[in-house]
Amino acid sequence: MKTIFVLNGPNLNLLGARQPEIYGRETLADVEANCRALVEPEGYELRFHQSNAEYQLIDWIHEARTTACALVINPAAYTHTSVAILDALNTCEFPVFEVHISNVHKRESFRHHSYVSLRADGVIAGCGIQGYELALRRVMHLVGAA
Ligand code: DHK
Repeated sequence: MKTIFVLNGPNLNLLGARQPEIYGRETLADVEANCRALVEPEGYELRFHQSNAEYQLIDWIHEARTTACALVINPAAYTHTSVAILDALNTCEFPVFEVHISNVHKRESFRHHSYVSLRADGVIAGCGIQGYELALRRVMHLVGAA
């Protein structure tokens, strides 16, 4: 069975409660349920995680490196700061997709730069939590049958 990792960075555990005018009212549990409903019937295993700690995200990327066929990541604020997450993603040979719930390009200028985009095969921003499903559809198209 092929495994897809979906990783979420800092503060996304507060999705639904945090600045709902920007991030919406659905929770991270809703995101996970939507992702599972999309990929599991197709035969993929989903590993869905969130952490506020940079090292934990890096450890999951290292785990994915040898066990997964693709990775979708919303690095949240680490998007704009983390060379370490970029370096970890650069060790992965499978498709990597970057998701942002909000349209980061419509927001503060410090959100316009992404270290992760230097590695990502595709970037989805501003599609709300549906962006995760869009990224997963692209992943399944690229990696083929589970
Ligand atoms: C989420 C965050 O927490 C921010 O730090 C990013 C991203 C944008 C999002 O839109 O999902 O700048």
